[in-house]
Amino acid sequence: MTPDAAQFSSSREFTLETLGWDESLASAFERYRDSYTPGRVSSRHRTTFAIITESGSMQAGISGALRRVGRIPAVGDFVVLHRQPDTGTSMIVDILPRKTLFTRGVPGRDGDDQVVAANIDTVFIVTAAGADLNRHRLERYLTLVHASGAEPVILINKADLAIDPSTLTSEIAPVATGVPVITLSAVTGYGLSALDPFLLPGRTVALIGSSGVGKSTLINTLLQRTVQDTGRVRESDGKGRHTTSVRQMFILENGALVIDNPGLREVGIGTAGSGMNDTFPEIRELAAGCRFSDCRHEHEPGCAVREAVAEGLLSQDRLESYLMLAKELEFQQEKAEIGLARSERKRWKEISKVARDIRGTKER
Ligand SMILES: Nc1nc2c(ncn2[C@@H]2O[C@H](COP(=O)(O)OP(=O)(O)OP(=O)(O)O)[C@@H](O)[C@H]2O)c(=O)[nH]1
Ligand SMILES: [Mg+2]
Ligand SMILES: [Zn+2]
Repeated sequence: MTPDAAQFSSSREFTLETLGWDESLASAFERYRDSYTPGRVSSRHRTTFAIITESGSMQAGISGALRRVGRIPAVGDFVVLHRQPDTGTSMIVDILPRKTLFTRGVPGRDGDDQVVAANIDTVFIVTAAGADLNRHRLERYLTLVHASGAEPVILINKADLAIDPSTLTSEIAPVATGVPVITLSAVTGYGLSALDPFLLPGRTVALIGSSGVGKSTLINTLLQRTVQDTGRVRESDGKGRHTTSVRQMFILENGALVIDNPGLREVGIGTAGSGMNDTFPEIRELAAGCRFSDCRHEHEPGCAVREAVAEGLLSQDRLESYLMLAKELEFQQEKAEIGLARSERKRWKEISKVARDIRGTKER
């Protein structure tokens, strides 16, 4: 039995509400009501998608029309299904509007962001006591999550390995800026109850973080059984290899939805610019006092942000990581614009080819 089938076997019934369905989805689905079924994508395979519906789990392909326009469903998407009575299979014919969309920049690609998951309410940014606890990486994750529209929560796992778990939170406090930080151990269960306010029926939580921090272990602990393989950490450098390779959604006993993700090797912030303000709120506030409204806080005269650093009100470290992310963002945005122009050209080429073909057939 595939994990999907095990997890969502038809012995367990779900209402749309337990899957996270709400008023706005219902009204978007209204025009499909008579002959289609709604469902939610729980995982994505090479050509098919695992879908949870009110009558159990199933596999479905996507319609040629969606594929042609590049609208590919992501895990967490609510989709419109058409049942093919002759084959007994289902086809995804539309994707309902997304409440939130979690993307990340993929290194080496033409500036287009990769969709990670859709309709996420909360993202658990999982890190672990020890080498993974890195402020700059957290700033990247926060930028991505803030831009997605989901609410970030920082989890410091493997508290059992720390000599004094209570100091872990203060280590990252300077970058957490208003974001809850929870110290826990997926193995011993320490601190687990602090997750309860986020694990609510019909609410969707995605776990992201480096490989080996214990995302799948935490999912197994929350599900109270082993559904996900977990990895062995290499003794030499404390780093795990990538154990989870497929993004997948699970339903907890109380009806909360959790998504396990493969570990991210590199956290490209892509074009998630809107997340910067929320990740660096103190810099945004200070910037209001800069002489120039488009101050980049680099060499401009009358820069209130650099003044604050000089006065010791803002750490140099914090400003440097802000400037670095801002640069990266600018670069990604340029790349995305070039990529967009290229794909537009390609699209027009295709359209004019179709037009030529049509003219060709008419003239014959
Ligand atoms: N001591 C300790 N070890 C843990 C804890 N949580 C997870 N581990 C161990 O860390 C290793 C990696 O855990 P996984 O759950 O596979 O990590 P992951 O984040 O899912 O990794 P990827 O799937 O590669 O992204 C395993 O050997 C776990 O047993 C914890 O709270 N304490
Ligand atoms: Mg994993
Ligand atoms: Zn400035």
